[in-house]
Amino acid sequence: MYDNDQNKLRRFMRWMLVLLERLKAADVLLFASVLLAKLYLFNRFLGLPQMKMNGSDTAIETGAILLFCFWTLWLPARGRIVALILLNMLASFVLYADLIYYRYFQDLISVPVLLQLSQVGSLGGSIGTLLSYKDFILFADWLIIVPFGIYTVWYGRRDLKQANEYRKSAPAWRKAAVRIVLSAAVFYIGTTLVFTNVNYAKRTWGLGIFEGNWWNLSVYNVTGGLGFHGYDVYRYVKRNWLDAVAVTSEQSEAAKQWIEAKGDSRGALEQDGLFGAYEGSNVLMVQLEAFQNFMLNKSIGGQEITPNLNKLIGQSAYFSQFYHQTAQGRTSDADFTANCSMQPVANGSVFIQYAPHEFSCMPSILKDNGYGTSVFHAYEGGFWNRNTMYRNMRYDQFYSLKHFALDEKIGWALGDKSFFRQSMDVISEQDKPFYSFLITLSSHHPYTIPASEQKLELGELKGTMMGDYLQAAHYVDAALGELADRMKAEGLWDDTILVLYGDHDNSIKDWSLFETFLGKPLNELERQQILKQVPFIVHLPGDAHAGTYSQAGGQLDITPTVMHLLGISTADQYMIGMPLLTEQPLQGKQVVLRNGAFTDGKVYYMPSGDGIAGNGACWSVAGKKPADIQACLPQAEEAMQELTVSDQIVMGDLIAGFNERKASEARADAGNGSTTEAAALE
Ligand code: GP9
Ligand code: MN
Repeated sequence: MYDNDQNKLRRFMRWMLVLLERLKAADVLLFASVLLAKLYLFNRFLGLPQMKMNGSDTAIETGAILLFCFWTLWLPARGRIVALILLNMLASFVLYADLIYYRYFQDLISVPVLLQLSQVGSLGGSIGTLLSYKDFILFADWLIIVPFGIYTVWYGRRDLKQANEYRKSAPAWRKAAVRIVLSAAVFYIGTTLVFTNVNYAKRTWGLGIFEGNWWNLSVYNVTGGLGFHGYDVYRYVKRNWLDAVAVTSEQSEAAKQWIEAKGDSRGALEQDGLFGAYEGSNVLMVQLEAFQNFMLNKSIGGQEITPNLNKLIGQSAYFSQFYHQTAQGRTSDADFTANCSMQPVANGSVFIQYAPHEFSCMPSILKDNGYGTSVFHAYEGGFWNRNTMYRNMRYDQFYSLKHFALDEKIGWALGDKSFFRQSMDVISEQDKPFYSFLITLSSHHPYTIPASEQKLELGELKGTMMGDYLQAAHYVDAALGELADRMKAEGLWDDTILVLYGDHDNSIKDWSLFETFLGKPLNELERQQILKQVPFIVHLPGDAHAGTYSQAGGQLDITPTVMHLLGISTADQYMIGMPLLTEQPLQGKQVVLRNGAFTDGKVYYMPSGDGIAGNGACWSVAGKKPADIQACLPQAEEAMQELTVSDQIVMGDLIAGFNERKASEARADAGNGSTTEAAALE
């Protein structure tokens, strides 16, 4: 009986194999249809509301499948069938892994994630909640293809030979020619389907997605599931091999000396009276979305735009000539510059491209100094690759959208009032000392705030993007007022350093709107200052050191400033910035912006597009008028050097090497020490 069943099964398998061989490449069509169905289910299971699979998505997925399997047509039937089965298994496994990963991290698996599998380990206890019965359908065909694959490998050759014993076989050259022509045709169709549709998306609704690279899911939305992984591998190879910056050992040595000199300058400031004056304080830092400086202490229709911040400024150290240093990485660049005190890269985002590289960031340093570290941002955790980057920055906990109740929907996600409220519920329970970093979102472009929260009378700005922006900023200011009240109520006001800064400009390109709001025409210097200046506010316990500080500073100076107040030496850390809040304010400190502009508070240099320093424009800050280029040129070289060295360090992962060298020197020193000790004992 048992033998009989086995024979039946074997006969059935043989029938399938012979049929597939006779039907020529029907197996490829079968493979493509099954995989397409899986990709469709995968899209359904992800359940992304704006990313349903439509006609062009189906074309792209089909094209990607053909590119995935066209080469199997080079193989004879048996090899092709086994290869297709293996490809199917690989794709099913990857889609399933993506699905589980997405349910936890709201992102897809990329090569850098695979290289740090420990991140997936943090799924740990929650894995049970991420699985669903219906996922089984992604593997349903395995019930047939796995045994059929095994059969084909073991018995396929013999059975096919038997079945074809009396058939006249075509000459080998003809078979080879058919294979080559067929696979070339499949390759051509695949390429056309993928690239015409992706290129169309790139030119239209998906503009900038591949340059910005801000979220893998946005890429998936264009490329589809298989295409995403193809693109991701290409992106990884390009970044890490094809375009990798080759830093020579001389350059690395020069970079080390350059950045160590920055550390020495910070070390020299440790004699300052404010160094360590707030040792052991908690740090609560808030990064404000698109929050520029020009609207502080300003009114519209008799109403202050930022009444709470204006009040807070009176009780805090407020830096009125403070610049954001971000580039294409926008919010993520602000986060990086403020926490890791290095320049962002000119193209893309460090968070996305260089997350696995080593940096000296605030959370990590504070963690080493006994602080609990957490970061709060009520948006998808995969956006800007935060899940990965925050892990590397050594935050104990990242509270992303899924940790918040969406009880106040504004703009992209949760309103800042509720965001602060829910974050404070966590922070008030935290062990001290803590470092908590909060990133707001409500004032994100395009600044749509519910009517009930639109409290300003905008006059002629009503119905404009600027009007909406001011309403949003006013709402965020109200949220900040509530945050300060809550800190006082929780008894945190007097043992916590509160740091606030804006991340970048508001992307409003129409200068007439700024001129209407400010009631005056703006020259080029004023425009640049408006565009690049964000507020930087440090509130200290007891309202200490309150006042307006007008020396120039930038986001790279934030971490050194906080460390200085806490008395944690950064002399040995690889950072570019300097502490801004010192008893004797630093004079002539240069702030270098990513586009090559710089200012020391006296002059403001604007680079020309051709990269020739002498062709740029130099302005006098006090006089608000153009100055002789000679007043800027001596510092232009230094500014370029800062950008070049920072790029070498960031892209070339030089800090990892510097730290390794430091550790081995320390080991060698310790070794010498113990030999001397041993010698002394003898
Ligand atoms: C979303 C938010 C958006 O998480 O950070 O950032 P932006 O578009 O300003 O870079
Ligand atoms: Mn932003």
